[in-house]
Amino acid sequence: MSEIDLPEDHPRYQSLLTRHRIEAGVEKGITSKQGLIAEGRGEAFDYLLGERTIPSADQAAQAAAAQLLLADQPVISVNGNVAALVAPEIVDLADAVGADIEINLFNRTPDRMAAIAAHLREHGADEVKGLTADGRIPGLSHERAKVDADGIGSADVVVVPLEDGDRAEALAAMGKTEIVIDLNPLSRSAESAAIPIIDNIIRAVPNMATHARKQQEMDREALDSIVDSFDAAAARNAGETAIRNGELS
Ligand code: PTJ
Repeated sequence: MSEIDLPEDHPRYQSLLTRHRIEAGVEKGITSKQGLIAEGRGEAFDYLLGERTIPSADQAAQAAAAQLLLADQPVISVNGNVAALVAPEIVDLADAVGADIEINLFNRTPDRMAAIAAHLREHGADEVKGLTADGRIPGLSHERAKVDADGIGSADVVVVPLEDGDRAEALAAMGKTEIVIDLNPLSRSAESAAIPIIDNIIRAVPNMATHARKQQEMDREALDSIVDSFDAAAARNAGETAIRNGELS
């Protein structure tokens, strides 16, 4: 049995687990109510995808891991959905690639910032950025513009999971290399990403950490060649094709 009292071989296990985590996140003051809607949208795409990591998403996770290992200052951005769904896995990925973790919220309140920071620390994060907010992303008028100057503000590679696209576009305009995790291959975030991972974050983050640990001994040339051989447009197209042609069971 699992954290939701369901056998892991239940056909809807992953979807029920995801819902349970988001619900618990709302109860804990981590996830916004809008996060419930975002989850529903993601779930619909995942259903059509067959709730599996398609080969192109696995290649994207591999390229993302290599890109993070090559980065000078990688940062993983965390919002209320990400914290509720994959807090320990984010901490593990940050550890595997030497990245910082920074909270960045659309519905930013001091209470939610504190609740998410505490939740990440409970799951092993030493340092959580985002609370200083002494930097700004140019061209954004809402709360997501607030970043730490020594975090996302100066990062060269940023992991941007589960959000709408305006910040993703603004970060790309700042010249940052973006890794986006989003089940919607047509979202603006996925479109502005150097590496779009069309997969459920529940599967994508541990998969990235597994790839990173396999790549840790590789030299820069080998990592560069993994990144260079990745084709973002082809990955988005493969995700869209799988969703449009998916066989519903
Ligand atoms: O915590 P906050 O205040 O920063 O708010 C965060 C939300 C998620 C509410 C906010 O960023 C938002 O409204 O996002 P959107 O515009 O609904 O976009 C979320 C994207 O993530 C959509 O394209 C969904 O398909 C996708 N998505 C949702 N759940 C998952 C997902 N992608 C991967 N894995 C998921 N589990």
